[in-house]
Amino acid sequence: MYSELTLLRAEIERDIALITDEDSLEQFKLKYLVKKGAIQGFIERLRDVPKEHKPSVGKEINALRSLAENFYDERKTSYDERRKAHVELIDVSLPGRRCTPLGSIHPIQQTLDRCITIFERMGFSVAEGPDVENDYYNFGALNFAPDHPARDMQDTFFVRSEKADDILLRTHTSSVQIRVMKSQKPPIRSIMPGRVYRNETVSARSLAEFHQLEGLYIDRNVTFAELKGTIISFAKEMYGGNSKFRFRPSYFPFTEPSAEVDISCYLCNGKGCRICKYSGWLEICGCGMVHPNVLKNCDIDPEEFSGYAFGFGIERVTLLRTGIDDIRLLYENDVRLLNQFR
Ligand code: 2NL
Repeated sequence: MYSELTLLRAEIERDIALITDEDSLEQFKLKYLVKKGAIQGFIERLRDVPKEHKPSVGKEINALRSLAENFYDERKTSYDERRKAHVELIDVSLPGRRCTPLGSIHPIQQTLDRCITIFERMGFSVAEGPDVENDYYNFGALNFAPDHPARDMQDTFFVRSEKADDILLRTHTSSVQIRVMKSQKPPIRSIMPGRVYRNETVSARSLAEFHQLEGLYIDRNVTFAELKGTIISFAKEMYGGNSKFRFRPSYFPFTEPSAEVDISCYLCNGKGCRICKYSGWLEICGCGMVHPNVLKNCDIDPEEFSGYAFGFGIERVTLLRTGIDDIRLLYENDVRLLNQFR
């Protein structure tokens, strides 16, 4: 019996060394620690051991049982804890991970999109044209006098060219309107959003490259009243319904009569604040009835047709809409700014 117990101890120790997971631990329990297990077998055989050997044999059996039991209990606890810790690693209450950060529409494009949507609902369609133009489309056809200061190198970016000296970057999108009028017959109802270029010093209020949106409507019997109605409807949708408007006489070479439009400041309701420079009014666009010379230049008979046109800067609308106070911030693409206008 002693030698058998010596062998059993060796076997238990070898089995312990082989246990690597919960399955093999349960096999170990089945082999040694259940009622029909190896250790219980020895306990039953203790009856037949001569009386004088019983205490020492019993002591060894108890020692083996403790060895197996203690090992089992300890390892079982450790496996249970490991399983629990693993479950706790997965915190199902955590918000999901955002794997791909989404970009956003730039504030300038947001303004353009809103303007285009409003005018499209009123029946205008979008026209586009080249950024690089010649003097005729940008100035000549628009009734600019030959010595008009805007034609000066100081104000306009000219493109160096071997073949021609009148190639320039368009200073307004009116050049696109000329192309539309020359290629379509009235009625014409179109808007031109686009990039324009002027040789200006960059500051908090102006850039050398910016965006404009112009509109043009040509048909029989078009009146200034329709121009007012269109601009007021647009501005009420863009800036809010309770605004007041004023049309001030102005001058553009391509319109007659011409006007500049102010809207009552939507921030202070006309009382005066930082945004409207304490005047209560914000200038929103220039407009007028298309000059007869411009219609003639496009082979449209000014006796038969009349029309109105208007134009405004998209960056200015964006500053008013967002409260950003430096136009240059719109071109820095700093995500700390962009994230505020997603
Ligand atoms: C402004 C003013 C304006 C137009 C643009 C236009 C175009 C043609 C004929 C006549 Cl083809 N007019 N466009 C008319 C009045 C004003 O823009 O302050 N823009 C930033």
